[in-house]
Amino acid sequence: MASSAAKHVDARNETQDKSPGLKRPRADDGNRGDDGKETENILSGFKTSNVLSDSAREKIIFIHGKIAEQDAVVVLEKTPFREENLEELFSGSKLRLEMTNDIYSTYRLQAPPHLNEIKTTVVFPATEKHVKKYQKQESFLVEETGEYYKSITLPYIQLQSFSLQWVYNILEGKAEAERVIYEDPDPVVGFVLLPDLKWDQKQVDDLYLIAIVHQRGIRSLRDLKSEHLPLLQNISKKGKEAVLERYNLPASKLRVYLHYQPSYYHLHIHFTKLGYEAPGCGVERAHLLSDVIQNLQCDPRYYQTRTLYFPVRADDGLLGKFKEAEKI
Ligand code: DD3
Repeated sequence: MASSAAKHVDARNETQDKSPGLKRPRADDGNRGDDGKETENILSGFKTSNVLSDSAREKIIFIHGKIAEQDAVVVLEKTPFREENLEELFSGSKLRLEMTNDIYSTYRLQAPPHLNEIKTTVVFPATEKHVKKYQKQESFLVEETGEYYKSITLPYIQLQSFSLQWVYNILEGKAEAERVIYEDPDPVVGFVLLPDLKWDQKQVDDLYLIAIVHQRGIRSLRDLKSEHLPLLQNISKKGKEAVLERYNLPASKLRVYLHYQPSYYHLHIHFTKLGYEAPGCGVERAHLLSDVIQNLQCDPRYYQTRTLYFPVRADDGLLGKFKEAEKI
């Protein structure tokens, strides 16, 4: 067990808060204990319409269906093994023999239910956009000059009605408050750092945090100017300090970056563990925060003038707009 102690995320470690902004879960925290709250099963009445996508390798499936006549998207994902559970897994499971040949044999191990949980994400009620987002699609690389951003992309995203309610809930402490790792409340350079929905926080190997800025109205990388340097530098410095303090991970183990295009148009920064191939960390979408800072130091209008490249899915309306303008 001792060897796995550092690997396992122990949110209730004994270290004292060094920074006033650092938040720790309390003992009465009902939202992120090892067991979590047992809740009414809203999925008992889930009727599957179709599988949107799946991956045998990633052991994940995205399902579209209905709950009480309304659209829902459910994501089921098998989670990584945890070293600290191995002993119980070996001693407390049933084994069924599949085949045996010489020194080789395969089995089906039937683990006790609490060691065989499935990470489940529910979007309900889901809009058509949610359903589309998870449908497997081919993508195409768009070459977006500063001019095309202004004439094609910006008008397109302004017409979309992406709800940012969940972001404002986090910033206002109305949701996920007990999950917050660190907050700098400053209205200009402040931000909230917390685990992304994609991370179950059971092991640091797939650490995934997001820093959401308090300032509203910064849509994406394209809106960043040198005036935002203090904000970006603050997130870089304090975000990394908070990750070191909470997870004992130094900055040299972190990939800190922005997405372009982002999946929601309120500025946020991704913190993922180096070595974990997080979705969207490839060169066609990720921009390292350190590069962004340096580019803005060299040229205050870098992100208004440079051509940026990003993948768009075949069914994305934005691809249609670039095609109409014969830019692709
Ligand atoms: C989202 C991008 C957005 C479906 C899904 C996720 N981290 C979130 C609500 C709360 C969150 C996130 C949109 C939505 Cl599965 C549609 O992500 C969130 N809370 N990424 C956290 N901590």
